[in-house]
Amino acid sequence: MAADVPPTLSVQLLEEPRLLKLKKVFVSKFHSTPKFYARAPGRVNLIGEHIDYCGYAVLPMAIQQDILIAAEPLSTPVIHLANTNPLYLDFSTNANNIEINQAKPLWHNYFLCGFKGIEDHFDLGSPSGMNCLVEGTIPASSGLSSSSALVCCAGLVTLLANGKTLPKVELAELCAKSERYIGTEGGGMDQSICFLAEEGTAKLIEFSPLRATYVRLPRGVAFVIANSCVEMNKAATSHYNTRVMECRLASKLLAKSRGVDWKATAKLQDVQAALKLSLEEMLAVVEEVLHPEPYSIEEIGERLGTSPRELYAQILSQNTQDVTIFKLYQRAKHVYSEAARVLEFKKICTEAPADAIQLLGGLMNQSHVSCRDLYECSCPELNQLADICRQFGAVGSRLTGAGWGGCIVSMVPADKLERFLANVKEAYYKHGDQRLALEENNLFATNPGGGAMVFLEA
Ligand code: ADP
Ligand code: NG1
Repeated sequence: MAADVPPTLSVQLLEEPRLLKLKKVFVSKFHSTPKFYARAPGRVNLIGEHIDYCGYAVLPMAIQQDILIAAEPLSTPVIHLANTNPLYLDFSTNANNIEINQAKPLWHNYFLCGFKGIEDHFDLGSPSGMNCLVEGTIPASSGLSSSSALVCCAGLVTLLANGKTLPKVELAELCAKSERYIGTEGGGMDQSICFLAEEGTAKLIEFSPLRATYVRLPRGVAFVIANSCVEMNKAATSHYNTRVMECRLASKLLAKSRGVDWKATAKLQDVQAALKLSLEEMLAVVEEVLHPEPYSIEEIGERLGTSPRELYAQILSQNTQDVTIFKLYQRAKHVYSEAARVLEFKKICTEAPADAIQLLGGLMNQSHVSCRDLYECSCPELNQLADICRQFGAVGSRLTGAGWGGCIVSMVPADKLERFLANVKEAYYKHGDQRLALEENNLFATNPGGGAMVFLEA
C-alpha cells in the first residue's frame, strides 16, 4: 500500500478515445502537447457520514466518474487553467504568488489547493509553471466528491510537473490538508479513497494513522446512485463547518465533564480514546452529560470556564462566527452511533451471514434516519428519493456525502435492478421541475473503481 505515486500506465493507453480527445482540445487551446495526464476518481460513501472529521472510520468506494487533467510543465512561472466545460472559465496566475479565494470559491481555487499542498510540502521556492486542461464527469456539489477529485488531481499534476514522488498515503493526507485552504474543515475520507481505492473493492478507511482495508461487498446486490438534483456547495455555505464545530464543542464538553484536558481535545474520538470506553458506553456518556436542548455559546463558555469571545476566536472557524445555537447532544449521538454502524457493516461483510444483505440494508436505513433526524443534513428531496428507492426494492437507501442535497446510495438485489431503475426514473425524475429527468448520470448502478492514476506521453 505504500507504493510510490505515480504508478504509471503504459503509453498505449493514450489510444483511449477520451485521452486522445482531451489531447486534441489541449493542442488547440495551448498550441502545444500535454506531457502527461492524471486521473482522480469521485467516490460514493456506503456508510459512515460526517464522522471522518471526528476521527472515525468510514466505508467508501471509488466510482467510475472522475477528473482528468492533461498537463504540460512550463519554464515560465505561470499557471494557465482551462476546462472542457464552458461553465468553468479559463484562469491564469503567477505560480509564485497564488491566492485562494475562500469568499468566492470558483473552480480554479480547488486546483490551487492541490497546487499549494505540494508547493508547501516540498517547500518549492519556485514551483514549475503549467498549462492544464481539466475535464470532469462527476456531478458537482452532489456528495460524490468532485471537489476532492479536482484537488487530488491538481496535487498529482503539480507533483509530476515538479519532478517529485510521494507514497499514496502521504499524498492522501497532504491533499486532505490542502483542501482545507478552501475554508471547509473536512475529514480525510474523500482524498483517502481517491488515492487508496482499488478496483473491485470498497475500503474501510481508518485515520491516525491512515490505512485502507479491503471490504468484500456481498454478492447478488448492486449499489445504485440516484441524484436528487439539489446542489449544495460546501465551501459557499456554513452548513458543513457548523456541524464540524458542533462536534468539536461537544467533544470539549464531554472531555471537561470527565476530567480530560478539554483544550487538548478536538474530536469526539479523542474523548473515547481518553476514557477507554466502547462506542455504546460513549452513547451513555452523551445521555448523561449533554442535554437535547440547543446550547447557547454562553452556556458552552460557562461549562468550559471560558468566554464566548475566546470560543469564537480560538475554536470556531471563520464562516461560523455568526452561529449562536449549537446542537451538541444530537450531533454527538449521531457520530458515536454512526461510527458503530460502520464497524458493524464491515463485520457483516467479513462474516457474510445468510441474512447479510438484510442486515446491511438495515444499517444503511438507520444511517439515513440518523443523518436526517439527529445530524439534520438531509433535505425533503433526499428523503423523498430514499423513500422511493426503498419502495421500489432497495434493501437499504441513504444519503451519501455531506448531504443537504446531492445523492442517495441504495443497495438493490441484482435481480430487481432493471425494474428498480425504471420505476425510480418514473417516480422521481419524470416529475418535478428542475429534475432534468432521464439524464443517464442522475441514476446509475456503480462498481468499486480504481484510485488516482497517471498516464505518461511518449
Ligand atoms: P462535491 O460534493 O462534489 O465535492 P463541492 O460543493 O464541495 O461538491 O465542490 C464542487 C465544486 O468543485 C464546484 O463548484 C467546482 O468549483 C468544483 N468542480 C467540480 N467538478 C469540476 C469540474 N469538472 N471542473 C472544474 N471544477 C469542478
Ligand atoms: P462531500 O460530500 O464530497 O462534500 C464531505 C467531506 C468529507 C465528509 C463528508 C460527510 C470534504 C472535502 N469532504 O464530502 O470529508 O465529511 O462530507 O461524510 O470536506
